[in-house]
Amino acid sequence: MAAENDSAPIRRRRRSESPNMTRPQEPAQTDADRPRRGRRAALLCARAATGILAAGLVLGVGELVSVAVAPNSSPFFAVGATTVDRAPAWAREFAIDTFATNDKPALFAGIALVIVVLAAVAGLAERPRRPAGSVMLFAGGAVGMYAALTRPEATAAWAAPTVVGVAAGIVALRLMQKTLAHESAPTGVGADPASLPTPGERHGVSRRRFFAVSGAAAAVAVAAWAGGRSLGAHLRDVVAERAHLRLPSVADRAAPIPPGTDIDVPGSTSFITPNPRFYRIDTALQVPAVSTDEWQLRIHGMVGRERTLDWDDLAARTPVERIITLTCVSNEVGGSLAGNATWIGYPMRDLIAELDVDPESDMLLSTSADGFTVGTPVASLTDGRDAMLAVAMNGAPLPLEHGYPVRQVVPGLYGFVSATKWVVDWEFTRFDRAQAYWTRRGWGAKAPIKTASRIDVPDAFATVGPGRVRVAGTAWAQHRGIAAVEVRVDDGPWHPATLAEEYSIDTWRQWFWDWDVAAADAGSATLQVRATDGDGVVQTPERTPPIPGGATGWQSIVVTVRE
Ligand SMILES: Nc1nc2c(c(=O)[nH]1)N[C@H]1C(S)=C(S)[C@@H](COP(=O)(O)O)O[C@H]1N2
Ligand SMILES: [Mo]
Repeated sequence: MAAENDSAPIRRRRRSESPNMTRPQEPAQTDADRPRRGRRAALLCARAATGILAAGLVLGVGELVSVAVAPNSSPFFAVGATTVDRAPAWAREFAIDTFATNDKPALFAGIALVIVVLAAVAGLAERPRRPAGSVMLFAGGAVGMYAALTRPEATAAWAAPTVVGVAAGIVALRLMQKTLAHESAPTGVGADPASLPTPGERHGVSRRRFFAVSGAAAAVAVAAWAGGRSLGAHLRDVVAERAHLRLPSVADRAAPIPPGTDIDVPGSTSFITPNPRFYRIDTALQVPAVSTDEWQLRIHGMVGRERTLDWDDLAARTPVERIITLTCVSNEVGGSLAGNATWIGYPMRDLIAELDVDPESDMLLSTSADGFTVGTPVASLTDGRDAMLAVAMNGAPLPLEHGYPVRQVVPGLYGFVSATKWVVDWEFTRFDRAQAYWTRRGWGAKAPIKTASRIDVPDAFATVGPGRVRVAGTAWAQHRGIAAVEVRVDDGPWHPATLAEEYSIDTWRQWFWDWDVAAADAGSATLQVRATDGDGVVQTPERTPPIPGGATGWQSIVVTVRE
């Protein structure tokens, strides 16, 4: 304090002296300086652009080369996929909460933004004799290559897209910077003003050369990227195959949906979820494209008979059709990560009965075409429930994003421990020997679905009444069923809701309750819902987060009652 007080007058005194001091005169702005400044700014932009274009080449060429290697082997997708896999649980929940099903475009946009910024810095840092930008590209390539080589399905060849891409990027960066070197040298410190090129002389020539070289780099980057993406047309072939695939004919049809299963309250969840509206949750940045020709299920581990099933083997078996509700463990109380579909599939219990499974084996570790793993209790596949290798969803072959051509569907278990999409490998093992993808990341090993109930109408914060207000929604406790749903207002008494017809214990059950709102109730009101499952257990009010075994708690919404 004291020191500050003492020094202040001194500083002031010094400042007051300054008018008498001789200061170097600021050079007067001349007309000639303005273009020079503009040129300097343009030069900085050009330098930044060389970095961005070079990075574009890395990604474009990487994408093109990846076609020859494997669909997900390009550095861009490898980094994205690794980010998804390494993301801590809270980041995963944040991404799902914030971006819902746009979480992947959001991730790609984020990665692209980071790349653009770093690439611009690399461009600014690069000099002919001090290739700092090239070193940055090289370091970025090392990250991409590490990501590619550590993908579950990677082979040594997965380094190739990054290596070739980075080589192309560095060569282009050096070439582009060379054209700028001519231009920047004379404006540097100590440059002899006499040697400055007059406009239209050397300057015009080097500018033209810069645009030619950088234009070529941009064209190659875009063409390589577009070519790579379009050559990745295997995906397209699979899409075309799916469009013409014939569904197996099913003798064992799903029971017809009785009238009264859908309550038809506008805004409330329909009993069957149409495919385009079915929630999608997986770690796949690019949807695996597996044709029925390529598809195989390798069965091994603690079985007496190892075998490999192909599409024709599957088609020779007897399919069934069932309606089953799927739910994601990441669903928050009141959330929408649940859907109900009519599935056609091959009963897993029939197949397992043929395998001579070691009774010591209590886990089926299933793996998808992209290396994702799921651990399912063998007991829940053989206890008589309709666990199946599904091939159709709501009357169509599985949509690619829902697991084409074959996925698992198991009533009563959350998706991450049961619903393997693009399933290609079955290993019979034990829970004390193996861990699946999400279990390794802190989620549960066995995860039966928790009882949940949801208010679909009215919307939270809606304005309602006075008069009769229909409150409606859905509730689920797969494989136990829903026995009751109750609603209350402002912590008042619980009112039993009217339940829709029960289709089966493996599906959700819709409900409604008519709330008579008096004008005297004007103001805000809290609606709360709870369900009782088929075992008579009332949904717990205790609020727990989704991790590790699914969220619990009663949903409440606040609405405004009109006067
Ligand atoms: N191959 C693969 N299968 C997967 C997943 C995945 O990430 N990869 N996610 C699981 C999870 S967490 C859920 S909730 C269900 C979702 O299935 P859906 O996307 O068809 O709704 O798929 C399961 N099967
Ligand atoms: Mo999930």
